[in-house]
Parts: sequence; C-alpha cells; structure tokens
Amino acid sequence: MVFMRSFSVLSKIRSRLAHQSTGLGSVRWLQIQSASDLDLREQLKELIPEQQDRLKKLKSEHGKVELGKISLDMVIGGMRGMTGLLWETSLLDPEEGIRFRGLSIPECQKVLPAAVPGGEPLPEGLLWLLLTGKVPNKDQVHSLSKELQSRASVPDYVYKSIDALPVTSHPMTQFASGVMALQVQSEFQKAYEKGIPKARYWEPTYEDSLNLIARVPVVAAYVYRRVYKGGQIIRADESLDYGGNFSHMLGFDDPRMLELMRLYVTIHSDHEGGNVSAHTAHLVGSALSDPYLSFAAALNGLAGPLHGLANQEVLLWIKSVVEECGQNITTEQLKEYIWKTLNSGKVVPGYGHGVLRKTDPRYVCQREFALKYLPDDPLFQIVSKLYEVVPPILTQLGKVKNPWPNVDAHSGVLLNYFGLSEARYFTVLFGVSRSIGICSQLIWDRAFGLPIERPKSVTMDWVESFCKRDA
Ligand code: NMX
Ligand code: MLT
Repeated sequence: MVFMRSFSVLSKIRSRLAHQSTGLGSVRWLQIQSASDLDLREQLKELIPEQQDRLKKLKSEHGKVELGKISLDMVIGGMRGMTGLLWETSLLDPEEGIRFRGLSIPECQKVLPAAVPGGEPLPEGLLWLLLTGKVPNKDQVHSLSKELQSRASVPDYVYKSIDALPVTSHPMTQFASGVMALQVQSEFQKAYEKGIPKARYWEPTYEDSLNLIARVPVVAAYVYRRVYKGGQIIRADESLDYGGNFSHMLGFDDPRMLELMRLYVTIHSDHEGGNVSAHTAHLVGSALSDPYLSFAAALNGLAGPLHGLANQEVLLWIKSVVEECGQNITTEQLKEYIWKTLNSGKVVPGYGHGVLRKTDPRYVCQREFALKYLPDDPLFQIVSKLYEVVPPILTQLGKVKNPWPNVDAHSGVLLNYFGLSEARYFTVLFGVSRSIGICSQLIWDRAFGLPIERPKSVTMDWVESFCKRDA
C-alpha cells in the first residue's frame, strides 16, 4: 500500500486544526513516533481523561444554559431543529454540509492519507480522525489498516444465519441478520456480565467497535456474492486497504472502483447524530446494549426509503426513466416524468434533506469523481440533467424546504458504471460505511458515561390543557 500526502496543505490545515481543537491538544504527526503513537487504543486512553474533564467542566459551569426553545411544531414535526444530542465526531451545517471533527470533505480529501498519489482518502484515516479528533499520518493509518485486517475473521455461524434466509430476502435484511449473529462474540456483553466498572465501559466497547468495523465488509461482501454471484465467495486481499479490499471481496478490482469505494466509505460514514441510523444506535447504546445490537438497530432505520434506502430508489427511478423515455431523454420529457412521480404521491428520491439547505457536499464530491472518471456515461448525463430540472420543480411545490440533491442522488450511477448495478444492494454499502461513524461515537458515549436516553412524551390532551393554561 502506498500512502501519499501534500505536506504544504498539511501544515496549513494543521495550524487551523490546532487552533480549532484546543480542547484536544495539538496535532502530532510531525513528532517522532513511538509504538503507542501507532496504537489507536493507546491514543484514546490518553485523550479520554482530558475530554471527560472537559465535559464535567461544561456541565458544572454551564449546565443550566438554554440551548433553544421547544415549540409544539417541533414536537409533532419530527423534532426538527431541536438540539437534543451530544455527538462529537461530526457536525452538520445546513448551508455548508458536514464537517468531520472540524474538517470539510475537500479538506479530508487533502489531508487524509490516500492509497494513490492525489487519490481519495483511506477510510481508516477517517476512523482515526473521528475517534481522536486528530489527522493521522500514513504510518498510523497503515497500522490501523493492519489491525482491522487482524480482526476481520467472521465465525461460520454468521454465514449460516444468513443462509437460513431466502436468497431473495432484501440484502439489508440479510446484512442486519449477519450483524446480529456477529453479536455472539460481544466483548462488552461478556465484560458487563462479569461486572466491569462503569469507568471502563469504553474498553470492551472499543474492542467490539473495531471488530465490528473490521467484520462488516466481510459480511456485506458475503451477502452480495450470495445474492448476485451464485455464492462464489472471494477471499480478502491483505495487501489492500479497508475500502480497496471491500471492493475486491465484492468482485471489483478496477483501480478506479477501489478509489470509488474509498471515497464512498469515507463520505457516508457520519452525518452528525440526529439522522435516523446514528440516533438509533446512540439511543439503543444508551441502554448499554453493545455495539452490535446498537448498530444492527441502526441498520434497520437505514433500510427505510426516506433514509439510506433512497440510494436504491434513485437508481431504480433513473432506470425507469430510461426505460420509458430512452437514454437521450429531453429536458421536457424529464420534467414530465418528475411531475408524474410527484402526482402519483411519491417523492423524488435523492432530493431534499431534514437539515441541509444547499446541495450536499457529498453529492458534489461524487459529481467531481464522475467528471474525472465517467464524464460521458449516459446515466451520469441524466443525473446532471436532473440537477438542473428537479430543484425548480420542487421549489414550485411550495412545501419542500430543500430542493437540492443529497448524497443518494449520485452514488448509484457511479457504482453502476463500474458494474455494481444491483440497486437493492446499495444500502448495504451505506451501512458498512456508517459503522465507522456510529461506532466511533458509541466509544465516546461510554467514555463519557452518558446516561440512558429517555425524553418526555405528551398526549394531545396534555398539550390542549397546557396551551389553554398559556393563553
Ligand atoms: N420529493 C417530493 N416531496 C418532497 C421531497 C422530495 N424529494 N422532499 C420533501 N418533500 C415534501 C415532504 O414529503 C413534505 O411533504 P408533506 O408535507 O406533504 O408530507 C414536504 O415536502 C416538507 O418536507 P421537508 O420539511 O422539506 O423534508 P423533511 O425534513 O420532512 O424530509 C427527506 C426530508 C429527506 C425525508 C425528504 O426530503 C425526502 O423524502 N426526500 C426524498 C427521499 C430521500 O432522498 N431521502 C434520502 C435522505 C438522505 N439520506 O441518505 O438519508
Ligand atoms: C445521513 O447521511 O444520515 C442523511 O443525509 C440523513 C440525515 O442526515 O438526516
């Protein structure tokens, strides 16, 4: 594996990071390395006490500060705009999009180690960044890559539990079942049964999380090969990195597809804490359910069409456009098709967002990838045309808060171009990636000793009498 990085860009971002994250200490990649510098768990062990103190101080000094007001609209409107969670690994700005530990996607593309010169970031680097808040150097990423490989063995009963399902079951059902079967090896559950003290909860959570992140690509690739390739399984290639090897195990060895998978896994990993999958994992984890139980629950949320399944819906929708109107579809025909979709009561998949109010930067970087590798692809041409045609139509509806494309509007045509054309499988890829963000935060949830989540609910009777009292 070759790792490259531009040092001039690095030093620029380094000084910004050091400035931004005073609570986390300075970035350390220019120091001489010791064995513990390469060990992610050791790094975390050092960071946790200072971050625990930081949270304790915040609570004691500012615990009563009001972070916003809660209206009835928010309560019945899916808690939109209501600040209610602590989520350290990333933060979403409605206009600017996601920042992973303070870094935007283009910044991550610049500073995180890559497999090829000027190439896409390695997801292992992002995992290091999400967990520690620090940009790793190439040796740290290499060491984490090897560690994940060493944790990637999947017991036979996991495959058997998947095989017990009809091959026609939705790939997300098979994937989530495989993750549930992985739970049998939970270190957290074992430690809890033995009575581990609360202060050490993060340790078995870390072990489960790294094992889970290492194993989900193997389970996901098994599902793909079982459903679409007659069960012919491809063994891991240990010379490859996490994303590259995942692509290889799926059966795609084109170096451009390896790059796509690295980008894909990096950008889908985390989207702050309120999205359905992340929030579900955080909620389930708060009951001290281990990372496998929490992540499997998250996958079931990701499998919904308004969340992760939208990536499946987008490619199926684009293919149905082509089927009805042909590949050289005109703008007028496209407009008609969009109205037909809306008039039948359906949403335009891949457009809109609960928080974002501009084009998703995850869409933008995928578009840049397409312009570089597949500018003439007919389906990419349709995606581009949709970018011009959909937003004015959604705006015309008058109720859509964000008419711009999200991450799912683009991913399918990229995968399809390299031969991964089975749309029903796409959400599994999203799930593999999301394990990185969800598990990173679960480790911090346990390190912070966050309590069981239990918001208050009310009835309409309650609201009516409350409002009368207020009038
Ligand atoms: N097509 C048609 N109608 C839409 C769309 C769309 N793409 N987006 C929003 N609306 C409608 C929405 O259904 C709602 O209608 P109604 O009041 O009749 O129920 C109205 O506009 C207001 O919704 P918003 O407040 O703009 O959006 P909300 O925050 O409720 O939902 C999504 C966000 C993402 C669920 C919504 O935009 C949507 O359904 N998009 C299409 C599905 C999609 O792409 N989901 C993927 C999201 C990203 N991810 O990976 O999770
Ligand atoms: C996500 O990546 O989770 C989606 O964009 C949905 C969200 O953030 O609400």
